[in-house]
Amino acid sequence: MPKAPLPKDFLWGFATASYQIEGAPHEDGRADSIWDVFCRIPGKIADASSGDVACDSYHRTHEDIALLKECKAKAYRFSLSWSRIIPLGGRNDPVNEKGLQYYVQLVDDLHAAGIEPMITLFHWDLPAELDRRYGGLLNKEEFVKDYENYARVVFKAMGSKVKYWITYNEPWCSSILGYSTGLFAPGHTSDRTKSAIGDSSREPWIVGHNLLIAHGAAVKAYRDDFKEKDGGQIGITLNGDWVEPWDADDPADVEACDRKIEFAICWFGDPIYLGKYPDSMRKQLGDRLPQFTEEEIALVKGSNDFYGMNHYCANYIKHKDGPAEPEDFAGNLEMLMENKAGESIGPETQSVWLRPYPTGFRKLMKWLSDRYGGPVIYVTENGTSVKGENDLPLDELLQDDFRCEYFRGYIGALADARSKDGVDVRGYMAWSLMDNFEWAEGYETRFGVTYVDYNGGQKRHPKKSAKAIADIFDGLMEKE
Ligand code: GBH
Repeated sequence: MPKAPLPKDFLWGFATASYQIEGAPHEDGRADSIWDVFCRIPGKIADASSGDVACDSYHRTHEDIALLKECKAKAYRFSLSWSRIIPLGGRNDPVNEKGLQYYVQLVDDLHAAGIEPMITLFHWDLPAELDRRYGGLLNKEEFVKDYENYARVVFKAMGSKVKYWITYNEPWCSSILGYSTGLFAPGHTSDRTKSAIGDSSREPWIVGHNLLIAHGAAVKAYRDDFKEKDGGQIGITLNGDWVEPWDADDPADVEACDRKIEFAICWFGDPIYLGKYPDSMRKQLGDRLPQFTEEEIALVKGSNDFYGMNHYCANYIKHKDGPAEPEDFAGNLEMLMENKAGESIGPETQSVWLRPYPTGFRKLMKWLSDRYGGPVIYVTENGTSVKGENDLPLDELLQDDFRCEYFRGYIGALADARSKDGVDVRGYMAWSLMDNFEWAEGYETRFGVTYVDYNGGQKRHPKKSAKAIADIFDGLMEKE
């Protein structure tokens, strides 16, 4: 029999995030995060909804764990709500034991069910008080100290029980969507049509810089005081999709492809693995991109035990002529769904930005592996919405063949990246365990392998894809 492409200890499971699933925004002492505040601003969320109830997971962790067992998951990636644990957020603010205990209990229950917890410390839901008090992510001195303090509180409470830590989910989103397009909390933009606050020619780069340093500070805290006795690993999760040139015969488009990945991923990846920002970014942004002090870069360089990879889709890239706009954040290029020949990169989904292209997953893993010297990779999110899914009757919706195909394609590409390209990928978390609050898109877009009936007491109904993933891995992994 040929060797199976994935080892028997390959860690696979499902991912979620606190604000997207928990609900219970005021229970047991939790205070607002910037997302609670943002959802109250008219026009920000497509269906005018919020995470106030969501999947009600705060009261239903036992149901979520039952789902994970039904799906045969080995691991569960979830995030912590900082404002449950330290409601006001700061290093001199009180810790909320009830909030902390909710997560300690969840970790214990997962272990009892034989499921490995993987914890994201920060999936965008900054305590609102820190934004009010000192400008949140824009304030390096305060934020770095408060984030490190929060991380230490968590490591102390459950470090002995958790082996996989993620400092941040997708700092690109916090920086660009939060401080440039204004699509995400706290909604800064310099787009004057949107009664703007903020300066998107500068703020996103400051926020990204501060997030990197705070990540470095939390990793140092973990390595100095916890790692040896607790034996876990810590890293950051970066989002990034694959790119193909709009015109493969135009060297400018080919070059723009690398530039796109540099602006999206290497902005964070290069300082962590190579100790500096990409040259293409420095060239375009000049002194609007902050400089690291020696002390800062010492904190950031080498600060990943593993690379957390969120990946969904691909685009075609066409370079733009002429100088970049001061507000440009992508590398002076266009992102397109069709190439010069009019071919589509992949089929449509419910998300305008998401067209599946599994080959791109394998290519990006190899690209990153080459650039960063073969790091250990855990895929921390991958999944899809399905066009029109929300409008289907339940019995049809549960037969989500499109999503099953997506997972077959992407997990197959991952197996090839490992077995044929030598990429050191060791885990995979599908997004998501269940339908949930899809940020600015509200509840209209579903990413779950489980249907959540928002009008029927948040009842969970597994879709076909919930079972498909176990079957796919079963076919790819070495047996005992
Ligand atoms: C993930 O981000 C998130 O981590 C997760 O919380 C979310 O539910 C999941 O995706 C599904 O969306 O409209 O042009 O501004 C994925 C990366 C980056 C994808 C920003 C959507 C918006 C592009 N996201 N992107 S645009």
